[in-house]
Amino acid sequence: MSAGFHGRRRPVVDSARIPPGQHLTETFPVLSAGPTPHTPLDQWTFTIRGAVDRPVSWTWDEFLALPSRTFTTDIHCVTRWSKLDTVWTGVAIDTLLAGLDISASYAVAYCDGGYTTNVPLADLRGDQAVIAHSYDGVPLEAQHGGPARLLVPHLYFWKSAKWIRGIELRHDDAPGFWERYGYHNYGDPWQEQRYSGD
Ligand SMILES: Nc1nc2c(c(=O)[nH]1)N[C@H]1C(S)=C(S)[C@@H](COP(=O)(O)O)O[C@H]1N2
Ligand SMILES: [Mo]
Repeated sequence: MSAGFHGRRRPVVDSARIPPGQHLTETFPVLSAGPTPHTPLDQWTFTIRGAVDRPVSWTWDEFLALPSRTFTTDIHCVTRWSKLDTVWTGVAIDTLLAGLDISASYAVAYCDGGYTTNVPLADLRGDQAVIAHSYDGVPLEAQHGGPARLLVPHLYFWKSAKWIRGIELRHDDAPGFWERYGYHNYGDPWQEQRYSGD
């Protein structure tokens, strides 16, 4: 069958890639709980602190000099939009944790503006999460979390903390901003873990 048979060419959507209760969007909505911070890059640092033998920090230049990877993934927001084939470039959390002596099982991402979100450390390891600094091949826009955001695409998008400045490693779990307001503690879109109790 020719592509022209159906008229205008449309992207082929693989419904198996859309979690339950989600619909596709072609736009890129902005969801922020407060104003967009604008931290100058010469004042930006990224720090891993808490249950680690020693805290480690990178300046912006040091962070950008780390090996990064570009990859394509789908993102799923708890407000029910999903966006397929988004292209990100960033530094794997594995790269940031390499060489550290870590006794923690939990992580809390903290951000300029005060937003936090908690993720089991295991979900940030194994090439599952990056600190992204570019989207679609260009520096990440401030409204989408630039200069850098966490990206943990296998969980609902509220776990992908914008304007991230560091990760606190913890022995115990501690709910973040939305988790304290009743969002699910873990947030697996395939299990529809939207709210506490789901
Ligand atoms: N710092 C910070 N990160 C955040 C948020 C926020 O309000 N502040 N919102 C979260 C939510 S609920 C979603 S759905 C996504 C939205 O990212 P976007 O604005 O790039 O679409 O960012 C997440 N990360
Ligand atoms: Mo969200």
